[in-house]
Amino acid sequence: MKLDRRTFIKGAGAGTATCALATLPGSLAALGHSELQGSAESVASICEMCSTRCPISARVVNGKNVSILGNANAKSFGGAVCARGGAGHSQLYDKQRIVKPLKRVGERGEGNWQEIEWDEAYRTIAENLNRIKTQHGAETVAFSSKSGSLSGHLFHLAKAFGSPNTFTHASTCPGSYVIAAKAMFGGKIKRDLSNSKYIINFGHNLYEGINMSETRGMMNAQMEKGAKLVVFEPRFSIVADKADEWYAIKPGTDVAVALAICHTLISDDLYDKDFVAQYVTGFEDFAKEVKAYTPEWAESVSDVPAEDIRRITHEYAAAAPHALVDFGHRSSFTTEEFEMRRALYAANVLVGNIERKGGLYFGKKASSYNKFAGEKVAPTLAKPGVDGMPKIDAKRIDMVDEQYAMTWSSGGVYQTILDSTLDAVPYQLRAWVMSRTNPMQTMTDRARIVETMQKLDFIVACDIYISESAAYADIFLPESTYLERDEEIADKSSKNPAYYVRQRVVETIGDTKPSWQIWKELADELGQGQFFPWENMETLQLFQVQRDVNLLRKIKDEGFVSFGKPLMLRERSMVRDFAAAYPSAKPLDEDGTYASHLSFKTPSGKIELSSDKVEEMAPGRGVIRYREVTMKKADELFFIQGKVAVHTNAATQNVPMLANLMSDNALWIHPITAGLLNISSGDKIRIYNDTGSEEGHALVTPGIRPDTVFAYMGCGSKNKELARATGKGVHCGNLLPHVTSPVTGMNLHTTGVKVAKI
Ligand SMILES: Nc1nc2c(c(=O)[nH]1)N[C@H]1C(S)=C(S)[C@@H](COP(=O)(O)OP(=O)(O)OC[C@H]3O[C@@H](n4cnc5c(=O)[nH]c(N)nc54)[C@H](O)[C@@H]3O)O[C@H]1N2
Ligand SMILES: Nc1nc2c(c(=O)[nH]1)N[C@H]1C(S)=C(S)[C@@H](COP(=O)(O)OP(=O)(O)OC[C@H]3O[C@@H](n4cnc5c(=O)[nH]c(N)nc54)[C@H](O)[C@@H]3O)O[C@H]1N2
Ligand code: SF4
Ligand SMILES: [Mo]
Repeated sequence: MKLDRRTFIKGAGAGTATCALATLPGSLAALGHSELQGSAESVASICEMCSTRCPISARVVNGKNVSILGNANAKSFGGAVCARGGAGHSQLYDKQRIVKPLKRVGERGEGNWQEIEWDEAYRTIAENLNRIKTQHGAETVAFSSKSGSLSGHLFHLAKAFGSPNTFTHASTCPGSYVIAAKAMFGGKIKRDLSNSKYIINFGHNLYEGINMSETRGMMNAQMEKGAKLVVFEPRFSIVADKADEWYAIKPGTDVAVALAICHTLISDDLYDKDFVAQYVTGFEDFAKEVKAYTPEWAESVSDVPAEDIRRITHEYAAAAPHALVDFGHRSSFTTEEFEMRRALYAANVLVGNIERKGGLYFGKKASSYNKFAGEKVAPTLAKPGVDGMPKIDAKRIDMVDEQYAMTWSSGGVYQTILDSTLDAVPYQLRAWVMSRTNPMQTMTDRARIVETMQKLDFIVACDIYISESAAYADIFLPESTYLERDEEIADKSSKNPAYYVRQRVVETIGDTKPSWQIWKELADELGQGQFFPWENMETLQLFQVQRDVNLLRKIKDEGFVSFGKPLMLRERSMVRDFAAAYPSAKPLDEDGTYASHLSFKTPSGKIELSSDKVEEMAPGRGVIRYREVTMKKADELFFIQGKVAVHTNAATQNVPMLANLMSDNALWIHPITAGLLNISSGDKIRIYNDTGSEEGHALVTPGIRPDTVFAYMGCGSKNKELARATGKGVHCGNLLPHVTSPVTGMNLHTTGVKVAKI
């Protein structure tokens, strides 16, 4: 049962690294590698230049370079990649990339490293972690990783080791909208942007914060189908630029406008009464609460004109159900995110756009899809379970069970690592194993993270660069880049089931390993090898497909395989086509849909506009309501951030091609404010508050509110190892206080700052 081996060709010559070469120990430059070996034929794989993870098709061209295109089979992604996706080869072949395990010599963060062999790295980590476990308990070691294929293996190691303390990036990014969806719908919900005729967008900047399929979807709606786009955003983002209407909303007040939309839908009798009657519970309480939230009230809170809120709501209702209010992605705008995201969802629920084209819908994974079809249209994947995993009694340091009952426990409240380490709350943390995460830039209060990392007994970082955070590790483990590794088949279902898989495109450059192998080998050294019974990635993939080699080959060959037809349960034409295709499909309802099968995994089985469960967990919050928040002092300016199209978070600032495109972030400031502070474009400025102080330069622009300043995130690295990024621009995390929001446990990425000319 051997799978085809791809042909690997040997080539000569280097990639496109353009900057002066550093000779950092462990770097590609130090190792003196110059060959690029890989497949000359296109290999279907998955991008990891950001965590959107788009399907790609990549090959080595003349042994010199890697060409990365979108996978044409993945239609919704438009068969294309974004600028960062296309620059993957520049990261792969960057001479500053670390390709050898490193050991810290000298003080933490000082930047003195010694190359070591993997054996020594594993031995050192195992000795330290096992010692800490014996002396203080396994729970005093925290494990963190951006969620995705990589986190699964690390968290499996954490469990095998005996620690409950595993964290993803959830509390710094998607946490609120996911938790709000869980509270209202019983789980995550998706948006059908491409079929929408009217899109109301609250700071979801899909034309810079790119997700190829959603970005394409919105482009398609706007350009091909003439959809109207209304954007509420404190600054003139690219999405605002492409909108029909832009309102410079006051930061953190989106919830007021969303509730005023709900108010208008109800008071002007524009809501879908049949939908509410059939699928919604808690409407009466909600309606009572939003009575007070008039557009006039919302204007006083948000600066969005009442008459526009009213008109937009009417237009939206007229386009419904093929219309939606986008619930956003990064959800760390305010401590009242839970209310904000619930209010955004409520504005969808009221127009009854759930499971309708252009509205919101649930992902159709194989198991549920097959039930509707009455036959096995799509294969289901098996998950390897491991017997005898240790029972963990220790409580998590974020106490999710008590405080944040809806925060999914594998994600957790990431920033509690700081409290646990520095204040022994609820107990003393001793060590941190981190992978694919750079909290010094992406969490908040950089100084507190430095303090945390100085205090811990032992730190391991797995990354491809010595990130700002990895710079404080004791042992650095170099992961192979995504172009050099194989991974499990992943589920990419949307309106119908779909799978895709990451496959290596080039042979490993240097002495790096994929993280599934790293954590398995470390488990061996820790004495937990029995919990990693699989031999390699191929064993795992074969297990997933239950040894159906043909299926595995198909997924590998095509890269992205979708099954069946798109299905939305309340969309008559889709249900009709679906039933026609599958003779044993569930019988249709009288109205020709599957509307009666739409149910929700909430305690009531309905959409909970008001929720007893939430009330129990967080008294006073059962009903969605507006709560005033103070995010800055009166004499400060709001400081907000966002993504830029050519960089990913705090990850790509050192990638040569992308660094060449942009290596610095100016602070956007309104002409009136700039005038008062005597600041002109290009001036050197200081940005400061009680948390930190940064130097940067100004971009004076009318594309921002006078009371707000903005910077693209991810710049201003304070780490000398990231030579192309060091000291360039404003380090946002250094200005953000350590705040944890109620209910969701989220970090807050908006604060107040003062600005002065230097
Ligand atoms: N101030 C501020 N902070 C923010 C945000 C903001 O807008 N403002 N946005 C938030 C959001 S939305 C998010 S998602 C988070 C993201 O923050 P993080 O979860 O920290 O993720 P990234 O910054 O994308 O990347 C982290 C690290 O992954 C490494 N990496 C890249 N590829 C690989 C790989 O294949 N293997 C391994 N092992 N490592 C790899 C990179 O080198 C980088 O050091 O930041 C949040 N933080
Ligand atoms: N090019 C690129 N694409 C990416 C990423 C990347 O780093 N680079 N990261 C990926 C990730 S991890 C994520 S989470 C998504 C994030 O995608 P988005 O959710 O779009 O994230 P941001 O750009 O952080 O924030 C969106 C906008 O919110 C605005 N904003 C700030 N505060 C407020 C507020 O209070 N109200 C309103 N209405 N708007 C506000 C900002 O000005 C910004 O333009 O992008 C993904 N795609
Ligand atoms: S959005 Fe761009 S960088 Fe992110 S996975 Fe897709 S192609 Fe890659
Ligand atoms: Mo994110």
